[in-house]
Amino acid sequence: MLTQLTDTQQEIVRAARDFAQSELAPLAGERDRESRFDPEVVRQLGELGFLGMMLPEEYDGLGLDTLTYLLALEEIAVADASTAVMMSVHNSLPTQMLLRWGTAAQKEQFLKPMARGELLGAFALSEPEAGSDASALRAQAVRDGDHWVLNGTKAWVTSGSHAGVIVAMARTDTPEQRRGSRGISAFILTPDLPGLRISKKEDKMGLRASPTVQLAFEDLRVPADRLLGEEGQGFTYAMQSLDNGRLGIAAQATGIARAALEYSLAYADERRQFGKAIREFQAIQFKLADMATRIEAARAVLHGAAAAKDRGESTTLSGAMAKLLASETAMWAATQAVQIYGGYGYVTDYPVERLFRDAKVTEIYEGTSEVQRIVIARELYR
Ligand code: COS
Repeated sequence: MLTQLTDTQQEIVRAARDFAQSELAPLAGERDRESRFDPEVVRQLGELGFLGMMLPEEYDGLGLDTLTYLLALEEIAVADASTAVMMSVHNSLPTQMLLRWGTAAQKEQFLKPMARGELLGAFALSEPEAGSDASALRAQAVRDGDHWVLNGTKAWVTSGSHAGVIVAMARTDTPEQRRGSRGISAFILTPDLPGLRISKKEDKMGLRASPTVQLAFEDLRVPADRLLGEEGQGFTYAMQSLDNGRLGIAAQATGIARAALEYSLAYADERRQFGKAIREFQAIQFKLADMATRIEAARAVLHGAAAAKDRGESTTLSGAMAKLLASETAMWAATQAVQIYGGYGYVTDYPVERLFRDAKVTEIYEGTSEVQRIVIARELYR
């Protein structure tokens, strides 16, 4: 790794790697096959402090900087990308949104249990017909006395079936007076609210141990004090949060790519063809060299973006670049790994086919590669 780590960062990386390799890696394949989410993993992550990594200590967080968080996340992703996405969404989106825009009472109620892993966080922006075009979302919130009443459907909600807190975006403008992206507000939902239903569990290609669900809001009654921040600001909050969420996905993707490289190095060393280990062939060496180089490049851009965030700078551009580069590196590296394994890469006896399936979604969620390119190109003209 090109980045020079502080003592604290080295310590966190060691803790994350030990946990990931001893607790997550041995069961990652089985959980994937069984599409099994394990609440015990959430408990363990909470105990390690990994669900409140960037939260201040007053909220039981570890109070760490972005880079340290991303280093831990990469280690988790090397072992189990399903656990990594849950950790990324929780740390990057709902906790940070509450910290930044929550009232004192909201922070007091939610942040400590979130940091301890007692309440898992989720984020609900997309809808079946509003994906890349996020501001076209249609879920409607109507004020009714000291409540808001929400109707609509949210899609692609990571951890949504097990979340204790969901930050969800809905329209608070009226059908008569649409205000586009300025007509969207953020709400803090909890599963006890009447009218909140899990309407579908997705049967996914990869990240199968991470549940992704659709949520139905059916006259969902939300107390008025669950509005997050200012009315009409929800889209901007979501975009600003995704700028940072994308760093988490980039770390997850870097971890998947690194796993692809590590498995490939080991396999190329032990697999023999034509009388020698396949690592002796330049065709294989070049793949390994390119994988290592691209991973280092993706990580360097990501760490640059993390440093920019910690300096208080916008990560709209650097976060989009980091996410684009890391996710495409993950997909490419996983493809190389399958190729190096040959037929064995195509069957479930070995872990690289899982990496291949897991890598794909990093080019899709929290903004597709095409959306990242749109964001980057727009920033270049600013
Ligand atoms: N930071 C702060 N504000 C932002 C922002 C950002 N990164 N991006 C947009 N905004 C603000 C804009 O400044 C604008 O505010 P004003 O109306 O006050 O000027 C408002 O949000 C609307 O922005 P814009 O016109 O750019 O919105 P678009 O509808 O054109 O959307 C893209 C732009 C495509 C970039 C956006 O919809 C997007 O990121 N889509 C992907 C969504 C996504 O990642 N979904 C995955 C969810 S997790 S499964």
